[in-house]
Amino acid sequence: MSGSIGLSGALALGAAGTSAASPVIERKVPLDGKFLWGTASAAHQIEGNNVNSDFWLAENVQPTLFREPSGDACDSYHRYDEDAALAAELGFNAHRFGIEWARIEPEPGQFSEAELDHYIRVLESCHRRGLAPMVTLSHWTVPRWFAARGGFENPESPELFERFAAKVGQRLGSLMSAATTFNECNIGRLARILFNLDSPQAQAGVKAMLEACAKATGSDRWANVLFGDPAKSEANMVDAHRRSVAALKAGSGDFPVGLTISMQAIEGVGPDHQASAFADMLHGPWLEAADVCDFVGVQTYTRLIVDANGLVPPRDETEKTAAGYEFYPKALGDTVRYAASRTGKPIYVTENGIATDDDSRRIAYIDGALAALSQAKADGVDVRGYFHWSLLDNFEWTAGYTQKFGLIEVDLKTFKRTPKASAYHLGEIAKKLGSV
Ligand code: IFM
Repeated sequence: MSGSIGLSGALALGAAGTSAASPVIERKVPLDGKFLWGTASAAHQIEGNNVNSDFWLAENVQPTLFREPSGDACDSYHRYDEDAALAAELGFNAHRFGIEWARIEPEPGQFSEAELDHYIRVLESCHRRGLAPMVTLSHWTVPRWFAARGGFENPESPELFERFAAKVGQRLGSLMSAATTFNECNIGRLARILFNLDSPQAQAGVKAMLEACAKATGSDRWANVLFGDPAKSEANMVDAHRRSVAALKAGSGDFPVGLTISMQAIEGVGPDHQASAFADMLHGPWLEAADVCDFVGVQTYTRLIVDANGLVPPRDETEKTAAGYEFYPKALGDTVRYAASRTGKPIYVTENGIATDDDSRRIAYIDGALAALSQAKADGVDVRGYFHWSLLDNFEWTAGYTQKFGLIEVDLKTFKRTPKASAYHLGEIAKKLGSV
């Protein structure tokens, strides 16, 4: 793996640490070989007022498929230091979060030094708190101008994404401990399967919302990664991913770069079950696209059962999470084994969690998932870290604020953070197991 995951105990910053010059970082406490314990988040879901992004527009047009707009979210754009302090106090040694392309490049080719400086401050805050930052380059949201040009359906999109990645690598790279390119690069595939997005009724809703976005921006080819057709965007996304890995590595830092893939345990039942074909359909070209990566980020929430005709919905008596998924924490053992065997790469669990209003089920989920993970590790799978989704109760896309994935409750008016029992539970595990 090129570039060890490093945690800076002391930063030697150029000037005030927020200048346009790349900061100089001394990595005094390398985490080589240490297991990373952290939480995961996404810029759009926690920062608030991401007004220049495609999702903000989709949330606010009529008609929309979003239950409510993201609005102020958790106001983490301003409260990132409080979030990092809480994560560190709880016992974590790493922090996964996204940087927002729509803020950094608000107009094509126009980069905001002030926003880049903002993310330097976020990264510094992590280091100050003893958290190794793992940065997501793109967690679904893109600038409006990019969506208006057809998003990743635009043949020019790989170069446009590469330009953004190069700027980020150059300005922020020296402060990153690890990075990933696309979050859940296969989300378009997953959305079709889990949310039945290909049904005529869903397609009518998607079409109306995307047309409203196009009209609002005067675009004739508005596209969105979650609601769009992967057949039109995936080849460009793979190209963009490959280019962005190289662009990040050419920057000011030396850190491992990965790709995160939504991977659920897939179990075949009955004669002629289609589990293997179903897995291929879900992952598409992305396991192969990890060839340029230093690691694979596995993101697991549940188990999917497949028979000869496809997906079998969970039975009525099966315990389900608030997201409607089967409560099946053991899935994580299966997915890390599968990802490691298919790619031969080290694995980080970059997301795993549960939507629930009953925090005791979150604790049970965490215990079940970690038991499965620890068994996989004992069996030789090279797992290097676990990032729980999520630190905060946050904006869950079309479900708005109704699904609670957080270890910490957030009052959406005062933004007061209140850790739940599960936060202390996982934090204690992280402290106790430390670097195993
Ligand atoms: O909130 C999402 C996240 O943005 C991507 N992975 C799944 C999470 C829970 O649904």
